[in-house]
Amino acid sequence: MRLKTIEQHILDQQRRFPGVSGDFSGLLYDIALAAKLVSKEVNRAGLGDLLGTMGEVNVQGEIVQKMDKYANELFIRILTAGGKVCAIATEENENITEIHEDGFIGKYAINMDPLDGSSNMDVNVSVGTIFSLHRKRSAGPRGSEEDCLQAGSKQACAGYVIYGSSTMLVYTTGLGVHGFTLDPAVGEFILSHPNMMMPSQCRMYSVNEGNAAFWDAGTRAYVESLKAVDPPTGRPYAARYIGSLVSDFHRNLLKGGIFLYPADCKDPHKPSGKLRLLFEAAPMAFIAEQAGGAATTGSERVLDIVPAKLHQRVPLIVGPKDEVSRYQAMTRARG
Ligand code: P6P
Repeated sequence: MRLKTIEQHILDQQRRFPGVSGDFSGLLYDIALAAKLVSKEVNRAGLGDLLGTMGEVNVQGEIVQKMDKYANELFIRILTAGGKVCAIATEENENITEIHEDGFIGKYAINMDPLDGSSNMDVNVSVGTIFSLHRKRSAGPRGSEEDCLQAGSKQACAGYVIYGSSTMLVYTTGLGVHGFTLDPAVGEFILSHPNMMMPSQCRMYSVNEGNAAFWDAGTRAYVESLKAVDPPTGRPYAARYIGSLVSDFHRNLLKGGIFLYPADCKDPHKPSGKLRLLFEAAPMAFIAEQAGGAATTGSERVLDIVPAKLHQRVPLIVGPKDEVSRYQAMTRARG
């Protein structure tokens, strides 16, 4: 395979749309730059003062890790300086950051989880960044919540960075899913996984079974069916759950697996489960569908949901099409 950097790949894709301004490509460069800087800090967090918590609670009611704050502020700083976005919504901030400098109008809005699964960092488990880009659709020069609150099917781009044994950036613009591995020696993301497709055969399942008592009957029945001695699909499934969405999703994308964070009644404030539509479910759903998979809440396609609030939560079941359909059939049958 010819050595190709992410910048070269982005330019190749840009050439398929003559006359574009190049702003979109510039925005992807900015995201890749921020990812390199976050990767550097994640990989040495134990040496500096970036492990542990800030002693604060964010809008999600979650304890803010030091690296959450670092990544959140770094992405906002780089995206603001890049001048391609009009609005930034992150999981860490209650409201959007509206970007408006005299003389330019950012054409894109970005929704992101700057460091997903960050509580795993203290125990050296891989974490990630998740991002979702929408074209500005509000009138006038300023960005607004309206630009962020768009259905997942309208995404111009979705991607994630996984800070693991290596750092990878995986993204789609609707032209397939492509993975790039960071070569820290030269500071370049190199194309390592072109045209990623999710295996149709499901070999594993990822769910926090500690929540089983709080699931609906259909979800419980589905997960039990995966553990049957002779599962309906005749395939033994392996249970794999890291507790870091990007890591669980990435492994399932490569190896063939279904991920579930169902609705659960454990926390009355989070009846739809824990994951956020804008910052986690919608971008992962776009990537999954582009890789030949599917993503549902159980009752509807994730990409069809028109968000009402920035921090809206939804159940997320994402994986091979047949497996996701089997989940829907079992939960529908049990109401
Ligand atoms: P639980 C990390 O906090 C996260 O948002 C996702 O990355 C992950 O899939 C999920 O929460 C894990 O949640 O309740 O199983 O610990």
